[in-house]
Amino acid sequence: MARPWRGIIAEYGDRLPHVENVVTLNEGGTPLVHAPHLDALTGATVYVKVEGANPTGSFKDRGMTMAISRVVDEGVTLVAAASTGNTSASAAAYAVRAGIGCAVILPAGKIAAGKLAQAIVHGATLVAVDGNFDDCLRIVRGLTDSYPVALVNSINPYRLQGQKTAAFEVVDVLGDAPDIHVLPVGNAGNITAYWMGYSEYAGRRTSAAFEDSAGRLAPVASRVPRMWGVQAEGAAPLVKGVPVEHPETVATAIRIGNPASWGYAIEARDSSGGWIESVTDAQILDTQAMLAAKVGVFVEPASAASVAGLVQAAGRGLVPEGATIVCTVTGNGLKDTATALGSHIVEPTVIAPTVEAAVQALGL
Ligand code: AN7
Repeated sequence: MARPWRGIIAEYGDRLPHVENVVTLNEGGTPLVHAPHLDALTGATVYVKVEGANPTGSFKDRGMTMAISRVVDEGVTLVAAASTGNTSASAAAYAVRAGIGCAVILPAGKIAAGKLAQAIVHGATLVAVDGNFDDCLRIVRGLTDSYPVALVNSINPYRLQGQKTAAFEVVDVLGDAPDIHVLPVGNAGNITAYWMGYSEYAGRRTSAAFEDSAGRLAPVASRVPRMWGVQAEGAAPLVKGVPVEHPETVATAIRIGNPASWGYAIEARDSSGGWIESVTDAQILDTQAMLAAKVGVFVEPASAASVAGLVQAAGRGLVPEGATIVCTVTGNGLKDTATALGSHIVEPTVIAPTVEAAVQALGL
């Protein structure tokens, strides 16, 4: 019999570190949507994992339920996060559920309006920094080193534990791992987490794994996918092989120049036989519009990067015919409507309140 989704800790607790006080918004269980339009563009069978359907509108909730539950177990009453917007939105909401305080350290002027609104309505204390995300993360590390404040960025290993459950869900729906998994890469926590999740479901272990997490349970998958990571051209340290001092991209969520999980991302790329490439802002915006107009899924710009990278790879002949491919679309388009609308005219024609006027306006 069907039952409601209970959140990732209840659903996958046997593959997660134990937490006593579960703080949840029933995150996870997100749609894996087949996208025939992307099949036609690539010659593969393509699904999008719609992480914007999580409670705060991004994949961050999977990691935040673990991290905040652990913070409560430890008796800490204040958390802090550096963020390009989604981590802070999620941390703020889960802190509310835990009844603890939340401080968010953000790059001034570079957070999408919807994400900023989330931190505000959930009651977080906002600190805007004259600097970029990398500066914010350095500040949060300094704060949490010296004060009784728990850090809930993805360098907190509990975050990645929660985020790995998205890979479990893909396998549970498809029956095995896909051939290829594509995702946008910023601070590189998510690619690390997916690689860990796919590996553990296939009975393998990665460097990011907790000590007791491999070999305890029978494998569910017979294989692991190739991991394809996509960065924005102006913020592509993993493609260039060196940190980017002044990252710039329209996809503010991935405007990150020195990813914290750098080494793990390279491990995911190399041990899966994958790659990490970049796409331009124009490709990101075109793909965001295409996903909305042809697939029916409205994602934020950073999320469109994964699909833009896939389409680019297809154009270069790198997509194997008939492969099963999953693209994670990480965040909801509603968080950043200003970028999505751009210069489009949003004022509809105003008509008299009659059926006849509507008929005329619609040209029926
Ligand atoms: C929509 O919120 O880093 O490579 O501070 O919001 O795991 O960092 C967000 C990252 C992709 C990149 N898509 O994931 C933050 C933050 C969206 C995001 C990423 C982010 P990672």
